[in-house]
Amino acid sequence: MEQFEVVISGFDPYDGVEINPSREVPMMLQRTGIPDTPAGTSVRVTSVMLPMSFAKAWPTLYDVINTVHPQIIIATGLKRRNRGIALERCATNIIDADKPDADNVQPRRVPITPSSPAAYWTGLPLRDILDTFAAQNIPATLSSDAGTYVCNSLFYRLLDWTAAQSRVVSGFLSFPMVNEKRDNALGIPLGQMVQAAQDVVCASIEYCRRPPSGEMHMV
Ligand code: PCA
Repeated sequence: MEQFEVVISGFDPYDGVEINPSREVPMMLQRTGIPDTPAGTSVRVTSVMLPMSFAKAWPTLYDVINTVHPQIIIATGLKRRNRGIALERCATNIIDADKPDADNVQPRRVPITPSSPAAYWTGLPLRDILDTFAAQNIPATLSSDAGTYVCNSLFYRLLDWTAAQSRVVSGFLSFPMVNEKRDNALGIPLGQMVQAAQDVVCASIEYCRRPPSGEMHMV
């Protein structure tokens, strides 16, 4: 049995959002685990809630990574104006905050890490994940832009760290608002987001177990 450690992060309450899927989904995954893991694997999920802070979000996640030593790290956030789940393709090396963070800091047009590359591709197998979502009717899109606020900043620092690791896969999911009514309003039911996160974990495990193809990982 191959054991996988997964860390999934969300954000502390913010912006007056009552039910924040980026809090609920990671906590549910830690509680319930992953029902249908690929054959021959077992998975332990650790969830962590991060402060909505440019300075503290990544160090908080890094502390947990350093304790758990996961092979798979999935960071999540909330994009209130999205219809479905956004699979974030890349993180860019910029902060341009249109409002203050939890520490009341609002950097404008500054690099996240001046000496690092302009951008990183996600490490998650987004095409495989999209195929699984399509088969389950989970509304989702590929997104090339996680914004220029705390989500993108965390995503960038996660990928900047991952770039120096040899056996870690990491990426970022943006959830929409919770909408249980399946009407035309934005958002999708919470259960569907939990299912989506479980799918992302399973697709990532399969991706980690596949022998390297030598092909460039294009998302
Ligand atoms: N969304 C914000 C930060 C935390 C979150 O869930 C963003 O889009 O950057």
